Amino acid sequence: MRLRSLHLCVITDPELARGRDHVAITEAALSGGADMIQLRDKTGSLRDLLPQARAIQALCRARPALFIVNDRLDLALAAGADGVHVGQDDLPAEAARRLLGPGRILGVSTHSREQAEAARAAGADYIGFGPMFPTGTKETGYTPRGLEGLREARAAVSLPILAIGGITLENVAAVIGAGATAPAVISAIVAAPDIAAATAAFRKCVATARALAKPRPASQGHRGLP
Ligand code: TZP
Ligand code: MG
Repeated sequence: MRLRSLHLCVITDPELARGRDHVAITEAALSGGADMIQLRDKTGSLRDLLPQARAIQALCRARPALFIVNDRLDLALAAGADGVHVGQDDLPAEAARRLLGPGRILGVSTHSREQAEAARAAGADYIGFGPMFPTGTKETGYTPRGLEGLREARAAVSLPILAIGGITLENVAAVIGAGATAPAVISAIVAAPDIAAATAAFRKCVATARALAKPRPASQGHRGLP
């Protein structure tokens, strides 16, 4: 599956998930139409996470959807994931790219135009960009970048951009309109009572916003008119 056609990345975070684990979140998100799953776990041991990562990998392959592991390149490789996502304090993107090889996906979290350009130069296949809006899910240390920050990053790099941070059904269309390829969502989906339904609602909003954002071909007789 091509990154440019992505609609929705659901990030599994069991702390917000009302007792549902990574695999249960993944099953529900895939059934709702997520086309990327990112396993994010800041506390679990690799011993516990590896079987879960392998199960998620199998679920994603069957769909198909992409499976990305946050932070931990060793876990990504051991589970046969499609790729890894690193932040500005993780393994540097150049090192991650070298260890991953060319065949797996490298995502890099960025918070500015400069970081977006550096991630591209280091070999990222896509960038995360945010936090878009205020969020209680992660203390990022950055003020929300907003739609204007996203437009700047979009103008600077042609890589697929996954916008993140405080994205909801109310603001996701504006995020796509400002140049994001897709949203990456935690709380608005993972904390919802029905993860599959929340995912499906996001997917529908993204598809509609995409269709509106796509430049329409000039029709005969109206060429040149605004
Ligand atoms: N990186 C930047 S903001 C964020 C991460 C992991 C949290 C996103 O979570 P939510 O609940 O979708 O705002
Ligand atoms: Mg990280």
